[in-house]
Amino acid sequence: MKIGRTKFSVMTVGLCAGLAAAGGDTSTDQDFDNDHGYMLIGDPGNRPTEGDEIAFPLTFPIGDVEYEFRLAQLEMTVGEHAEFARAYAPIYFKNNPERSDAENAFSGWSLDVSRSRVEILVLSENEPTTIGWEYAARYINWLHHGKVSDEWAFETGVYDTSTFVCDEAPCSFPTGHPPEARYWIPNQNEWVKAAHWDPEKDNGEGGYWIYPNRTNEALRPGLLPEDGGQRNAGFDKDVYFPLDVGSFPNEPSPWGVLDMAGGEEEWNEDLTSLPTHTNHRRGADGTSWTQTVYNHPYDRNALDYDQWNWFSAWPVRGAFGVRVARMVVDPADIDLSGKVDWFDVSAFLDRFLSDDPSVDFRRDGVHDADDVWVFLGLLEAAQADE
Ligand SMILES: [Ca+2]
Ligand SMILES: [Ca+2]
Ligand SMILES: [Ca+2]
Repeated sequence: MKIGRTKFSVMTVGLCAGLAAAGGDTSTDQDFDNDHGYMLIGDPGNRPTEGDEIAFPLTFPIGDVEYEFRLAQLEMTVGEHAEFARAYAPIYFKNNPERSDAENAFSGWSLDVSRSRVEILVLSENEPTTIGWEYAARYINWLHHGKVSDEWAFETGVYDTSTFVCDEAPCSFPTGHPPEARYWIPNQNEWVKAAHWDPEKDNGEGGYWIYPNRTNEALRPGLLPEDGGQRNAGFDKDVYFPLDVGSFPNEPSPWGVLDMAGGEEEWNEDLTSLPTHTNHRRGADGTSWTQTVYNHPYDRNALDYDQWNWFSAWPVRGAFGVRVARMVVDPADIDLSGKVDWFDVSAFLDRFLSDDPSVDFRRDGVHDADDVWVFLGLLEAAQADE
């Protein structure tokens, strides 16, 4: 407790100094509401797709979302994955005593995670990473809990990982996230809306673009952006793919989200298994850097994964990329003032001391040091890049 209080004071002083120096958000994105890289997806209550509006031959409606939310502009990177892997590895190997190396569901294809070290196997830590859904879910829990390093912070919160193992159907796999989730894996409708729905299309009536860069023309793979490339995909031996996330800044979705074509296929939250299955399956959207089809000259009926595309995979076997969704307000802005500052620290202390359930950040019915640690972590995230 003593250590916690000392860190709390240091953080508070640091927070005030940081905020004083920041002097407002100097985001590089002038057209989009970008909070720490999480783009605001507005226009709540948009209509779903009609007919084959975003893909041939898709005929069922998707893409309607009733509320505002945020979605990361960029895919999870290898560097972010490595940070998570270093934090979670001690717990992973404690719970998997027979293993000396982590399975691909945890390490993905870009890391080697052993008992002694986490090694990055690719050229750049800013490449998009691959990870199994169940470990992406633990990453989300960890973000939700302000990157606290205790086991509960990874295994509870948004997705209860104890439900992932099921010997007999029917199983109780998570079908969504709780309303208090600060971060989550986007569901199919959220992903499709962020990629394709444009409220300004058709003279403000709103509509869906076929491709996730606000066009109805296929995106060109296999080239660097300066050579006319439009998505992070290719096998050309002169160019190394995948490039870093965000390498194609001129191909944003209507909301400023990047790399929804190319990079990695991205997990979504939707449960796709049948009620009789004891292994849950999850959906994934978008195309990966290995998919190099270029639908040019454009043919509406051609196989083209950069139109809306969907996969379903078993989270333990499949390792796809992921893009994080976040609540609209900053998770540390607990007085909802629109900024994170001393008043949030003050409000936290007031509520904490009066046992207000809104600051029971671990949601265990007890106000104790765990909640302080989570709040400090959320403050630290709010300070990053200010
Ligand atoms: Ca992608
Ligand atoms: Ca505030
Ligand atoms: Ca608590």
